[in-house]
Amino acid sequence: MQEDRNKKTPEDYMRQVLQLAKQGEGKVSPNPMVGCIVVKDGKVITTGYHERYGGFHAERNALLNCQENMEGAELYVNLEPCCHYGKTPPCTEIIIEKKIKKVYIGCLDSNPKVRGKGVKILQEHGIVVETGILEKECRIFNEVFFHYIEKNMPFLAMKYAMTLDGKIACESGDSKWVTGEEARAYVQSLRNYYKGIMVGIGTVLEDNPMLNCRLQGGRNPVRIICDSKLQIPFDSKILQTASEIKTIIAWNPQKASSLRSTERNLEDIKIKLKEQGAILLEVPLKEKDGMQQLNLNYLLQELVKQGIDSILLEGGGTLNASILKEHLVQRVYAFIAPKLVAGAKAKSPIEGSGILKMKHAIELQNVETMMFGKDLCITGRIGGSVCLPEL
Ligand code: AOF
Ligand code: ZN
Repeated sequence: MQEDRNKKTPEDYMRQVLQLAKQGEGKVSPNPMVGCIVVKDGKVITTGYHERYGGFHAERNALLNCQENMEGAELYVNLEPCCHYGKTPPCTEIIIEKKIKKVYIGCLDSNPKVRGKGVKILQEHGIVVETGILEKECRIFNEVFFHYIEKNMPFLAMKYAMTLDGKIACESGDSKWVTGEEARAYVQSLRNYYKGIMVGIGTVLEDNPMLNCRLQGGRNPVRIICDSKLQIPFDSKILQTASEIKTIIAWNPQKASSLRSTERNLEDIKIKLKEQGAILLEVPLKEKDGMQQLNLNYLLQELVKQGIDSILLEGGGTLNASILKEHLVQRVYAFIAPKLVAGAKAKSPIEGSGILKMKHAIELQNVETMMFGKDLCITGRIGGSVCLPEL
């Protein structure tokens, strides 16, 4: 018998499922991106994906979208089908109702309300279930969701652009631009994907950035400024647009009053900032290397309570170093431009005090490289939460 060369493997279908799921990027968080394909007699009879937060899940969208009889069909989905009533009814119910014969799953759902129960319910109804199709890819694909649901902390990605000699600006402070247009366009897509964007006050004072998303059809991330002393200028682009784009200023009263002559002075500043639309978030201090700094762990815990499941950290070097040392970074995007600017005083992406031995360097895992015009981007994970959760 001649083998059908066009016959697709479960992995082929799962790749297609991930492509579908990706269409929900920037629209479904803090939910995962999920896609679904139904195959009968070797033919895809329907597809669907989770389109927006609060909307139907991928499986329900796919199954409701099909006019054909689905009895005996096989269903592919990158995440274990849910079995709970959340904003939508359980996906397991509709899969059972439509008499699907077999379900192929990318990876299990770490949501405690699902967590293996979805698989069990399907099996109890006589449905054959195969899990672990492209499991690692599926975990990385939804790395933000898994980190958020397993650790109850925002997923933090540190992004920086530097020259080939490791500088983020010239000695003069000029930094426009390190990388070319293509790389900067990719950063815009990251801003669309990550729910929040974080910088230190130094970056605001030096660059006066906007920190918005300029991608067509994209959405702006929530801007989080670490400004313990409330130094942000009233005429900065960020404050000028704070009534339109959500802006959180993380500060500390002790630090802020150390800079001001009277209590009244500080009260006036707080009133003015709030009038401009900024949200003030009071953060306690933590001693680090003999210095009092904002407690970044506390800050991230507060942000996750506000639904911020992921943050793109855009520096500068001092904040990057503090966050890295607190073990709060999960991913790095390092853009490297083939340019040299030299200078011992030119800033580098991560400052603070460094690691003393090369053997103790933080090594990235699951490293990937991408080219954007002449610029290279190296991205990888810090810490091992790509591995499977214990059920
Ligand atoms: C699926 N398919 O497409 C998605 C799932 O509040 P709800 O009803 O939207 O439920 C959200 C939870 O459902 C989310 O935390 C995750 O565990 C699961 N997401 N499950 O079967 C989907 N998006
Ligand atoms: Zn569901």
